[in-house]
This record gives sequence, structure tokens and C-alpha cells, in this order.
Amino acid sequence: MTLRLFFVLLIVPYYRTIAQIQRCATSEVVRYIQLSDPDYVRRVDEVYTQARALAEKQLASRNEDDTIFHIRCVFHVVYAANKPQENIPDSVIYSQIEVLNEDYRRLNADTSKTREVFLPVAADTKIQFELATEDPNGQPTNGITRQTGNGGFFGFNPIQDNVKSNSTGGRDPWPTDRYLNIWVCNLFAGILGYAFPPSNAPGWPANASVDSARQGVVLHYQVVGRNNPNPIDPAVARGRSATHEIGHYLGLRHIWGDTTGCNKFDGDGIPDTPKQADAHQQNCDTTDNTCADSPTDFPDMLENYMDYSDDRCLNMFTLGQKEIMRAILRTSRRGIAYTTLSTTVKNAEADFTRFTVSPNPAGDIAWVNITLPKHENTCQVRVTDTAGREVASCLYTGQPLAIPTYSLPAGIYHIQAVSHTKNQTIRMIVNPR
Ligand SMILES: [Ca+2]
Ligand SMILES: [Ca+2]
Ligand SMILES: [Zn+2]
Repeated sequence: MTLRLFFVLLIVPYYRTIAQIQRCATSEVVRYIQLSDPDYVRRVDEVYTQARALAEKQLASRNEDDTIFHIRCVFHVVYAANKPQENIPDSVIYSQIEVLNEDYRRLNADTSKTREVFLPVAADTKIQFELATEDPNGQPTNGITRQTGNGGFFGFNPIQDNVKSNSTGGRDPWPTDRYLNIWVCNLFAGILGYAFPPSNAPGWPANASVDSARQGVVLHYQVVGRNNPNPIDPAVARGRSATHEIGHYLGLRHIWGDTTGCNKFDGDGIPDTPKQADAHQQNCDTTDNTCADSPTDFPDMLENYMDYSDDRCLNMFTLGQKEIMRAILRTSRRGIAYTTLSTTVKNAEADFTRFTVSPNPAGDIAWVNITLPKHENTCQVRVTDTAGREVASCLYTGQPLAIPTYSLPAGIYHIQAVSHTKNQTIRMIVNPR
């Protein structure tokens, strides 16, 4: 099948360097693992196939999915003791989170540069990022760890993946099924970053993936944030290496499909990204049109985050890419994000005529009653704890809805009801028993 072919073809080195900068080494590390673990490719293929099926279903349903995914991130800054500049300040990491939230929510200032022909497929992915507030032991944290490490004379090496373990001079991850681990270090040979695509197929036992301890993103310390005190090059100084690598981590492939030429299958496997013969290397030439598409021929989408273009030309993900990433967040990366419902509603009158939870404080069961707006038959009801974790989610269909509260720990919960025109949240208290 075509996805397997993709990886076989990957054995041909495809990349060039931009002024001695190698934008991303993800394909190289995947290819390398394939040599020692042939089943890795099958697992990645399987996950991608499932994600594509889910994504196609969502695109076809035409129902806007209002779920927002909030990804918990931890940054591990691993620096050489004699190179304090590698120990980037917190402010640079905050800037990186800001860039990610702009790019993934399509709030970036340069959306205005997206060419008109691509506006119909430009996407707000409704994926957000935040620094973890709780460490794996339940203790408060700022979501940043720092430690001295030793990547050797040339820096850490993507093929050895040595930044991800204390035993190899790096730092062990936090549980990769609960956090997006982002290692920041000096990377070998001017490589800006790399990431592993998801390989934990849905429904498998936890940790079934042989490389769960390696899941995450690695970034060169000089490409983090857009206020980096030592940017490696102005071409990549807007924090978009992280946008690109997290795209891989959430299942996306390079837009040109990692092999050169037009006579290949559908490249990245996503219909709304045009065919493209090769990566754009620091090139913002909007006249480029390297492959004929049918029925409509589009120019190359060099503003796509999954190309190798200059940070200054990148400004969009597509709807197809969005749905792949969201499908991955519902399956193999399910544990790393919590969800909320979008607070944007189409009607200014957001509250329901009636929305009650009783008793409150709750007994063993709390009853939800809602008066649905005219012409609406259902609304979604979600219960989340104060950390934003969803504890229940159901559809209200006009009948009183029972929320079993006897199994919930004591505390405050948010009950949010969302219909097409209304969006309201009520606080519910569960007392200690
Ligand atoms: Ca495509
Ligand atoms: Ca074209
Ligand atoms: Zn890449």
C-alpha cells in the first residue's frame, strides 16, 4: 500500500541544507529506526491510516467540532555546563508557547499573507498549548526542567537520540502518554529539530510501543521562541521549528511527501495540500508551481508549516492537516491533552433560558435540566474538574440528565452546556463524604 511505499522511498536521502541549516531530521530518524525495527513502520502506517479515516469522516460530516484540545507541555532544557547560553531563559519558552498558540489557532499576525487561493482550506486547528502545572508526582511545576548534560563535542545526536535519557547525558522524559515532552539542547550539525510520529496504535495496552520513552520533540536551543537571544539564523527566528516538529508529533508528514518529483502517490496523504516536487528551502517564491494538480492546478503551498520554507513565509495549516492532528489526539496521543468546548458562540445571547444542576452541592447524583432553544433538539453537556480534565460528557436530549457524582472526588466541577446558539457553564460542588 502507498504508505509503506512512502517509507521505502524514504531510504533515499532527500534533503538539502539551507545555508548549513537542516530544517528537520524527522524523516532521518524514522528511517533509522526502520533499519532496526521493521515493525515500527507498520505501526506508524496503521496509526496514520486510522487517523486519515477519522479525519475524512469528520470532514465529511460538515459539523463543526467545537472541542478545543489543550496540550500539556514540559520543556527540558539540557545544557552544557560551560555553555550558559544553551540554558535559555523562561521568557524564551513563554514566547514559544505564544507562537504555538498563534500558529495552531490561526491567530498569527501573518495570516494576511496566506494567498487567497488557499484561504478556503486554511485552518484554526483548535489545538492549544500550555506549560504543565502539575508534575508526574502531582506537585506544582512551571513546566520547565533544567539540567546540565553532555551531548559530546558536536552536541546531541538525533540518530542516537541521546538527549532523552539521563544515562546518555540527557534527561529522562516525563510520562510520554501524559505530557508533550520538548527537549531543548544543542543539536548536532545545525539540525533544528526532530520528532517521532505517533506509533502507539489506538486500543493497544499502555506502553506497548517500544519507543514510548522517546516520544516527543527535540529543538535546537537557538530556534526556540521569537525572542531568542542567539537565533541561529534570521530565516528561522520566529519559533516555527516547534510548530513544524509538533506537526510531525501529531502525525503530519512533510507537504511534498519526502520524495522528489511529481509522479508519486499523493505525497503527504492529505488531499487539500497541493502536490509539490520537493521542499522549498528558505524560498518564498509564490510563483513556484512544481506539479500539476487536478482538477484545479494550485501553486505550491510554500506557506504551509510542513514545508521547509523560511519562518517568514510560513503561516498556515490546512483543514486536512487539522483533522489528522485532532484524530491523533483522540487516539494514540489521547492522554496528553484535556479538552474544553469552544467559548465562541454564534449568538450573543449565550445563556439558556433555564439551565439548572440540582442538588448543588451534589448528592450521589446531580440532575441537569435545560430548556433548549427553539428549533434545537440537543445540546452537549460536559463536566470538567478545576484542572480542566473532562470527567463526563453526554448529550442532553430534553429529558433530565443524571450525572453520577458518587464516584467523583470532592471538589468544584464545571458543568458546561453548549448548543448551536448557547454556551453556559455552572459550577457544581461535590462535598467530601
Ligand atoms: Ca497533498
Ligand atoms: Ca500545482
Ligand atoms: Zn520535518
